[in-house]
Amino acid sequence: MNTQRSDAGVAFHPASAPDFLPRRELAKLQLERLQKVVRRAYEKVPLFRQRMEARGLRPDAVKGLPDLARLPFTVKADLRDTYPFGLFASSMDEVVRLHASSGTTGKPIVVAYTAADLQVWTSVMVRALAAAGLGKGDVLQNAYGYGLFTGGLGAHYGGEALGATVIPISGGNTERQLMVLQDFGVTAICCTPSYMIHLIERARDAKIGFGKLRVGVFGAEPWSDGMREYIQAEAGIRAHDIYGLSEIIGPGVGVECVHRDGLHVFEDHFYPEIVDPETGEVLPDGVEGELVLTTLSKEAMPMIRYRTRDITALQAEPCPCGRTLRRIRRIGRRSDDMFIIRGVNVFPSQVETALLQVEGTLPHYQIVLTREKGLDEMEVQVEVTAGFFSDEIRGLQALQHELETAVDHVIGLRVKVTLVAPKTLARSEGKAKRVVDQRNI
Ligand code: DLL
Repeated sequence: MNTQRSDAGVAFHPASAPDFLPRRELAKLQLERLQKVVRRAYEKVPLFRQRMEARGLRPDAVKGLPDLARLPFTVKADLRDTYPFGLFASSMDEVVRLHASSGTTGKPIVVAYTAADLQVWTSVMVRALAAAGLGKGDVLQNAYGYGLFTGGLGAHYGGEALGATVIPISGGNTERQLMVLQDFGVTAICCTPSYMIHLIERARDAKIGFGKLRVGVFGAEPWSDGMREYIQAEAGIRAHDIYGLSEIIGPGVGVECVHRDGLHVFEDHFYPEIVDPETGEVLPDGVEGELVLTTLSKEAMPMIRYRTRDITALQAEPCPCGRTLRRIRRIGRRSDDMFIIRGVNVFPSQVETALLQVEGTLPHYQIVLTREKGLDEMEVQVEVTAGFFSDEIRGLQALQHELETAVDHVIGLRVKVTLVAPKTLARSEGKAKRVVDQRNI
């Protein structure tokens, strides 16, 4: 029997000690680390130095944590403009790993790790998995993609260091995933939530269950509360949200503890701020805005005030789990995934919320954007569950109408909803592609 793990209570792992630091001690540690990382970036990264000098700032300007707000932002374009290694603060012989994130256009962005950076990454992943209730004795099927994507290796080393048995299966080959899940006594799974839904669907077709699986740690893309309920009910597991991004470290920036009311940010390594996406002004806790992160201990690629584009709010209220780390609200949208249809701002996550309110459809959908005579239009293609599809036409029309009304209520726009047959929309092994933009083709 594993005494370190408990489903109902708080799982404790020695590496989790910093999760429970008194806030005052945490702030002291954060300031020490911030001063060090700002100095390192100033001395080693020309772009950062130039931006500091342009503001008349030197590293000693950081006397307290509030001084962070005086420092310049870093944005994704900075990584592209200095591709591939321009923001590195370590020489190549100190860099022991590179990862890359493909992004939507052109060249990827490249991120680097020293041996010490990898240790930090592993430690935050241990803390993340422990917070999700995993421990020694768990058998972890790691279905995040291995390779340049950070999900696979990040969860891999975290799982091993936690003492769990890690199965490095990577993404894809769904039949084999289901076989391994049954035969190897898997108790925990890591993958994107959209891939989990695909696994559920295939397990149902094959008339098999999820064996000993009891917990899932899902992230790398937005997923709604409705999707969580669906996964939990269908697979009979507890589903946790995990957040991270390559530029900061990979998975393990934040995670939901057993209470699953916001994601604890590992603030001793990643300093979170929320800013107004338009003005860049820092917003108080509780107010929604863009998440900005500063790495407090990264050596190879320190990121000062990196604008994630992810929209959330910080929650400073104490959590019943006892962690003193502030939480971020689950991330439903990015400031750059919004599109405007007939003057209405639309986020894909809102469409998902609306669809999940209506029975008879699966959480498989695609938003198709088109342009006709200069006007943007959107169509939502939704898969219908097999039972519904064989029903008479009138039933389908009623379903279509119900979905159009649900979308209208949530986003305030009447759009065309098209029902498509089960298993016709493309499935993804990694991040789901929710929006198909045909406006410029
Ligand atoms: O997705 C790292 C990761 C791997 C996180 C595995 C969690 C699990 P990137 O490929 O660089 O890194 O993509 C980062 O994905 O800025 C968010 O927009 C989105 N994202 C990541 N996790 C979540 C989440 C990995 N839990 C970008 N909820 C981020 C919503 C998420 N969006």
